[in-house]
Order: sequence, then structure tokens, then C-alpha cells
Amino acid sequence: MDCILHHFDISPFAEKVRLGFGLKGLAWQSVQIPVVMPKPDLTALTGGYRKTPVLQIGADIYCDTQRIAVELEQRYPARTLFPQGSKGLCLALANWSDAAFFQPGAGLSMGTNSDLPGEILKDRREFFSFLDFASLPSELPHLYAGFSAQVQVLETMLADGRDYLLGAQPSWADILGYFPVWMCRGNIRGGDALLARFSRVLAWEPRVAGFGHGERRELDAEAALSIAREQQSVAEVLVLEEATPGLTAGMQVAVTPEDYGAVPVAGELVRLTPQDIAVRRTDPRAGEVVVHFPRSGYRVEKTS
Ligand SMILES: N[C@@H](CCC(=O)N[C@@H](CS)C(=O)NCC(=O)O)C(=O)O
Repeated sequence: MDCILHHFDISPFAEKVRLGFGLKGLAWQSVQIPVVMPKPDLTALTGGYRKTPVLQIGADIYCDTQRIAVELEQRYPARTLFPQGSKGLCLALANWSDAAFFQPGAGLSMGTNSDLPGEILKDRREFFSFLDFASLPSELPHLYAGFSAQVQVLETMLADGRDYLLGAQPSWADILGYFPVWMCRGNIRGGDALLARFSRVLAWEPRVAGFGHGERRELDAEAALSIAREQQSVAEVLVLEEATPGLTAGMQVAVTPEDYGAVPVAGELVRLTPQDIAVRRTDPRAGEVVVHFPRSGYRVEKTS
């Protein structure tokens, strides 16, 4: 079954997954989604989750790059994302790159591009709840310093002359460290100058870009919805009581990101483990789908 990525080209989080396809040498289908809400074709699949990107494989819908990476590795273990037992380390590093590194970068890309289209600024003002847009102009020096400090962390990781962050082999950690750098080049005014003083990072950057994006083919959103309708989820039901006491398989629950873009997704609980969450839902356009999330960073609450 083919991987279908719902994304848009300038999304830094989507770039993580595109590079993951590249590192693994996978063929995939690309559905372009709108940059701002509403995104009716996407939310028909996800049940409300609106962030970018989302991976669809048949009637299984994977939200969040952390969950997507784990699924890609499980289905396509060749050319591993997690060499030498590094899966746990990579999952831990995701918190670093998504928060300490990406968030000041998002502030800089909003704050240094005042000529961004009004609809994007309006959408992201509500979406990026970790940014105070009113004080953004005066915050820019702090955001710049915070972002640069994380580029320095990369420089430190590479200081012994290694090719990749974890050593001689490329891994998901490289993609995690790279995606804010990619955003810095593309979306932050003055980004090239900021990066210019980090020589190890400059030498490593083309190695990661060189993973490429695998083999991409475009697909329209209606075709992706009909694939979801025609296929059946392959998710195995597994609800472990210890993952969240009081929740059992078949309960109606809502799953909500703990950070920004906190739109709840309602459904019947199919999976709840210390690693993942999944709910089954039926949509008039997508049919019966199972929507998957990582356990870390999401709240699950009983709704009835
Ligand atoms: N935790 C999520 C974060 C994804 C995220 O914040 N994506 C940004 C785009 S790079 C987004 O959703 N922006 C708003 C949008 O696309 O509507 C993940 O790892 O996938």
C-alpha cells in the first residue's frame, strides 16, 4: 500500500517526512493541502487534526511526525531511521528540535517576514499559541539568540568531525536537527547570515539535504479520500490499562495535542499504549478510518 503525504511544500515539519522518504528510498504520493484553515479534505480524514503533515496509508491516518517516523520504520525497516538502537534517543531529541529549536525559528519567520500574506499571519497568530505576536518585534533579538544557541548545539554534536549527528550513519536525528535549519534558509530573513558562522553545520547540511525526497507523485485530495473509503484499517486493537487508567477499548474518547493547534479528535478507542494512541471514526467522505497519534504530547479523555 502506498504512502500518501498530505502536506504543503514550505512546511518544515513536512520536510522531515519528505527527507525520511528520501533516506529510506521510498516512492510516495503527495496531496497538497491548504496552508491555512479551512482544510476540509484533510480534516475529513483526521476528524479535526489540522497540523501539517499527515500520512495516510489506506484507511490508517497518522498524525504528527513522531508517529509518522515510527510507522515508516515499522513498515519499511530497510535503510533504518534508527541505527544502532537509537530509536529512544531520536524520540527524545524530537522534543528538543520541536520546542527549543523550532519555536524560536517560527517566531523569527513570522517576525522577520512582515510582508507575509495577511491570511497566513492571521491564521498563525491564532495557531502558534506559544508566540506573543504583540511583543514579537521587541522579542526578535531574544528569538535570534535562542535559535542560534540551538544551531550551536548542532555544531557541538558535529565537533569531532563526524559526518552525522549520531556518528558515521545517517538517522532520524539528522532530520530532526536539520528541519529548523531548512526553515532558517527558506523562511527567516537573515537566515543565511545566521548560519554562516557554523562551519560544521554548513558541511553537514548538504549531506542531509542529499537524502532527497524519494520518488514523489502528485495525487488529488478526492482520490486520497476514495482510497480511504475503499480500504480497511490494519490497526490491531490494543488498549493497555496502565497507559491511562480508566480507559478501555471501545470507549468514546477525544484526543487533543497538548501544545498548539489543540483541536480534539473524537472516536472510539482502538489503541492506547505507552507509545501510541488510535481512534476509529466514520466520516461521510472518508468512510471508516483509524486516526493514529503518538502517546507523548497528546491528552486522551473519555467523552461519554
Ligand atoms: N507536532 C507536530 C507539529 C506540526 C506543525 O506544527 N506543523 C506546522 C507546519 S510546519 C503546522 O501545522 N502549521 C499550521 C498548518 O499547517 O495549518 C508534528 O510533529 O507533526
